[in-house]
Amino acid sequence: TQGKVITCKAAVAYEPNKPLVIEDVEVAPPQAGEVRVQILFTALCHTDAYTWSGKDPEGLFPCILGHEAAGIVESVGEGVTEVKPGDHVIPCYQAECKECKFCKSGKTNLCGKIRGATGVGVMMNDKKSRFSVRGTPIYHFMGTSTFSQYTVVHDVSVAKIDPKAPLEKVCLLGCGVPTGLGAVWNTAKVEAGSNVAIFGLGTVGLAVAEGAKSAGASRIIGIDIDNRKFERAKDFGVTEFVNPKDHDKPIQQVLVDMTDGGVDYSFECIGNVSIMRAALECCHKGWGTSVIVGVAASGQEISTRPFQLVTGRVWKGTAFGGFKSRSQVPQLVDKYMNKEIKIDEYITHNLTLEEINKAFDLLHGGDCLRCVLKV
Ligand code: NAD
Ligand code: AHE
Ligand code: ZN
Repeated sequence: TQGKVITCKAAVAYEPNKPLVIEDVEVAPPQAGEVRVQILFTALCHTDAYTWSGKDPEGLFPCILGHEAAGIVESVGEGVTEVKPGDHVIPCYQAECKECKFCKSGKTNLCGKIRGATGVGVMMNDKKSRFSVRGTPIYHFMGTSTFSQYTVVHDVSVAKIDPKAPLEKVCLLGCGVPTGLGAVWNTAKVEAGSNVAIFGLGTVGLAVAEGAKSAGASRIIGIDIDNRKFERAKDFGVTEFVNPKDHDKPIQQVLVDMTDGGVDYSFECIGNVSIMRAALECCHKGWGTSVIVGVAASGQEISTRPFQLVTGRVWKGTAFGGFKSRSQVPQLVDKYMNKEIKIDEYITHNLTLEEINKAFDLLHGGDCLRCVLKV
């Protein structure tokens, strides 16, 4: 298949909110600096649903969504040295070129090399897509497009991993789990003994809980409007639960009262701007830090009284938990293999690519964390 167009199955999103269509998609060979990957397993993340909903300013249609996956390199383009056919890989929506201003700064995991192209659904080389259906180009998504049996990604966007790792599990290391763990370990740097509040107990929020527990946090307070989230959250380290619907006071006040003035760290894992405000305002005066993890819809803005910051609260955000993708995803795989981090516990459903519309329905239901699709 090397150097040839591959025809395979992929789920195409033609329009916002219209069911995805399983199509025979033509996938062009990788050009210089590109890698064609056979995707074996992909999970769905809330961000896929967000873009599909039409609320993502970068959302382009028709496209192939998906960014939490694992697979095997099928072929590589000219000049690609770090991976070869047969290597097991995780595509990474946050690239790491190790050469740009961002990568060399030592201050961020964001990479500037290809972000311009991935934001407009094309490949860097020729600003075109490698996907087409009956001659019509289909946009890439997040530089990954994993809802396809084959995808083409930039070489700076593939993490080579231990071939012994089960791909049907480690696919989750493409997004949600590292995001939550890293929000705690890299972005907030939670210390032992801290009080932590987590808004939203989906996969990302539960991974925050897991990270906070491993960092030695004393109180880990989970906040969700769905009571069904609570029982399971205990297994991830959540020590107390609050359902805002059970209180008349604003949720920030409830938390301030519970914690003698506020929490040391809070995390917004929903994507709701009014909750982002509550998450900042439930932080302790003088030092409390709030991390925005959730992705809010186009046009939404955050607000608070500047006095909240003047009096020492800190507002931060995180992308992929601050992890440098190509360097650190393989280390996370090793941590899973050594049983130092959970993955299996986040997988509540397993389906096939053909059943992807059912998987999106499940994602919106209360008992689904991650649904892994066999591709
Ligand atoms: P999810 O839908 O599984 O979890 C969201 C949780 O929030 C659910 O349990 C839901 O019941 C709860 N919730 C909804 N409204 C609420 C409210 N008003 N108050 C309290 N709880 C509420 O989603 P997920 O996959 O865990 O992703 C969470 C968010 O993180 C999404 O916005 C996603 O786009 C974003 N995300 C960001 C990054 C990043 O790098 N920054 C990475 C992955 C996901
Ligand atoms: N296109 C969106 C961007 C949304 C966003 O912030 N994405 C996160 C990852 S979410 C993964 O589930 C991110 O890492 N952002 C940094 C980046 O470089 O995109 C919008 O709203 O414009
Ligand atoms: Zn995601």
